[in-house]
Amino acid sequence: MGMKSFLYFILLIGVCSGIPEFSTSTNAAGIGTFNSSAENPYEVIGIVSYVVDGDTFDVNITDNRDLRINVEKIRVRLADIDTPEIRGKKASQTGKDAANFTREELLGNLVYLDVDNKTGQDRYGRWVAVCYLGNDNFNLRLVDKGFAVIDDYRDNEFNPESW
Ligand SMILES: [Ca+2]
Ligand SMILES: [Ca+2]
Ligand SMILES: [Ca+2]
Repeated sequence: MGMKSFLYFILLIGVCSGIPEFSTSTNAAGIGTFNSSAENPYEVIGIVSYVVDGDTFDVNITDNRDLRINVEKIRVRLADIDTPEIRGKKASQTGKDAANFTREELLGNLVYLDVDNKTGQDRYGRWVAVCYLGNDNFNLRLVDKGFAVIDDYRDNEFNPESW
């Protein structure tokens, strides 16, 4: 399936399932023409294909205006927040709950990513970003739900105080 037919396929799913984010955000005029601005800061649009844990997941890119990214799939690390570990010695129930929440909310869904313009990737090669579901800041949602804490890194473009 080509990229274009894939997009129409996704659009069809969105319309059929009646999810507002799909029907409002993937209108034909929006795809491929979106610009980064104060109201529309996204560099990447894509479908979440795999959730690693509460703050880390993979995105299959459907639209990209970030010239630094030249692959079809990226791993994303949500900016300026931290969810507890789910593996190893520091594993906790909250970490698992956070991972389940992110999986339920994001897996298979279209997300808008404001990718960090300053540093971009962290030391693990993950793209640091704020993730939007429709107009909803998902980084902030994780904090509001008690699944994550703010951890404001100064090497990125984001300031959680403005969320
Ligand atoms: Ca973490
Ligand atoms: Ca950005
Ligand atoms: Ca920051």
